[in-house]
Amino acid sequence: METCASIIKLVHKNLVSLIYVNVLSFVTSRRSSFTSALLVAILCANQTHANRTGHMSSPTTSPQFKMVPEQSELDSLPRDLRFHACANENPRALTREQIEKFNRDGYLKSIRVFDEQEIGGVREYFDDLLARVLAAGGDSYSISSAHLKHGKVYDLLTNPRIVALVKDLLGENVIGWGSHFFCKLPRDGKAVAWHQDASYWPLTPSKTVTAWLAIDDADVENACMRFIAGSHWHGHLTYRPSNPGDHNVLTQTIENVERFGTPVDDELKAGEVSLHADLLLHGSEPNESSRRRCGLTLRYCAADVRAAMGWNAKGVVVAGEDRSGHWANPKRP
Ligand SMILES: O=C(O)CCC(=O)C(=O)O
Repeated sequence: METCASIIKLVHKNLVSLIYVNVLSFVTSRRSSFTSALLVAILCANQTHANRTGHMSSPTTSPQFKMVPEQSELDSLPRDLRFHACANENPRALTREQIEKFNRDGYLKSIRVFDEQEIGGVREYFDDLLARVLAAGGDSYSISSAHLKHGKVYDLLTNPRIVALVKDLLGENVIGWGSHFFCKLPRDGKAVAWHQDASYWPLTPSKTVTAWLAIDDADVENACMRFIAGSHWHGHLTYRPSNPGDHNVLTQTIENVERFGTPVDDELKAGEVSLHADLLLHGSEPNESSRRRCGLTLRYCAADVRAAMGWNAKGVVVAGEDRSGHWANPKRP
């Protein structure tokens, strides 16, 4: 009875979240149920209330989010996993042709944001960070949500040149919520199996764009990322859990990807970014070369995206505003 009363109180605190998630569950997900919608609504209401009242503990000191959600947890969340095409008649940093291409193919590549000297500085910073992480027992893929701990990574996430690009695709109000280094050391044997990012994330709707910043030159020889052009139009695809033979950095594997489009190599020079949609199939082979291949993934979503499992704690307002107060907007660490 008491639990019931506190649930009612909590729901009252943010009726808008309740309506939002219930409408969403009604119109979109096959797997949705009133119970799971209610749980997410309560979660959103709780998070929004905590943000507004300042009761959320600082994510820089004590992150409250679950880094890697269980698959069963993700499956029970009502999520709208469809591609939302960008309708921007007046882009400022991209061209109209680039917007059209992003909508059609799900990615853009070879966009220069830093000159050689600037990216050299970023590389020096990363070399030192990686050395410290390795010395502390981490590995070259373990530096994640780095903007919450490292001021320099926060600066990259909020960099105006990168933000201007994603703003053209996502609208005026943009949240930067993720930063993860994918550093393939020479012959480390690790692949990134074909996957869709949105499948891993407790976010809805699927409106995240990744800016993949090349810290080293990335090409076919040192296992650059690969995309399946146009695959984002196929919605959430069936995957299998990866097995040890996949040598996967992540946990999901999608088979026979050529069914969904043409493979494209995302070759980049250091200092360039590519942009990809969160439903685009992508992955990379093991790096068999003697050259390192490091990229920093910077993740951005429209401010109307809702995060469950505490992931709103990671979100920095990088453009415009977050009127709902859903995202915690942590300060530079
Ligand atoms: O860097 C890679 O090889 C994969 C990166 C990736 O999966 C991503 O950007 O989501």
